[in-house]
Amino acid sequence: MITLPKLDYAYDALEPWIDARTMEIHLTKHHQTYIDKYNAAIKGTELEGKDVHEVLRDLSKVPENIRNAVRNHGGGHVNHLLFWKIMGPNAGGVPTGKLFEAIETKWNNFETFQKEFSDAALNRFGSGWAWLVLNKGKLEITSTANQDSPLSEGKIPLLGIDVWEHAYYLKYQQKRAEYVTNFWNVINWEEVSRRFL
Ligand code: MN3
Repeated sequence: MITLPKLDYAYDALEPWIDARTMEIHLTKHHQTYIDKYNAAIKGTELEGKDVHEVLRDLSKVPENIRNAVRNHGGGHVNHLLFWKIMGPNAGGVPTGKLFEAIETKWNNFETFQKEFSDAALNRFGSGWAWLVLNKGKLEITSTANQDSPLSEGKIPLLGIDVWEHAYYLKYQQKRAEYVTNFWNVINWEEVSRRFL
């Protein structure tokens, strides 16, 4: 069984970059639906007592008849758990310490990293996510379709942007690029660093 988390901040805390109504619907309708459908899918199976992150790390162990539901709705749950945490009020800017050093080592400078991550978000066709992940201990930018989790590819997600239209349509309509640009203002780098360390 999985349950809906509480946000660490108010629905309007990410204004003007992400509006309160979008946050409320995103959490209480979209995220809640992933939870309800995941719980329904695993009901009465051996997965009931298992941590959803563990389950997603090896989808081949999930019974075939519920594998798609687990992948989509379990993925939807863990992706959003991360998403709510890596955003916050009075955020944005650049990370500090070891994460900043690692980004500069890999991409030469923060701006190049920023551009590559934004491009991954813009170029994800249809619904999905762009990610900064650890792949065998190394930083990497990647993207996934639908609600696929990097965990299922053996990667550890550190930062992710939801580019499903439900994440931005009310405020930005079709302007995904504007949403992606403004997303940099709400990134809680302290939390991303914590995951990195
Ligand atoms: Mn979403």
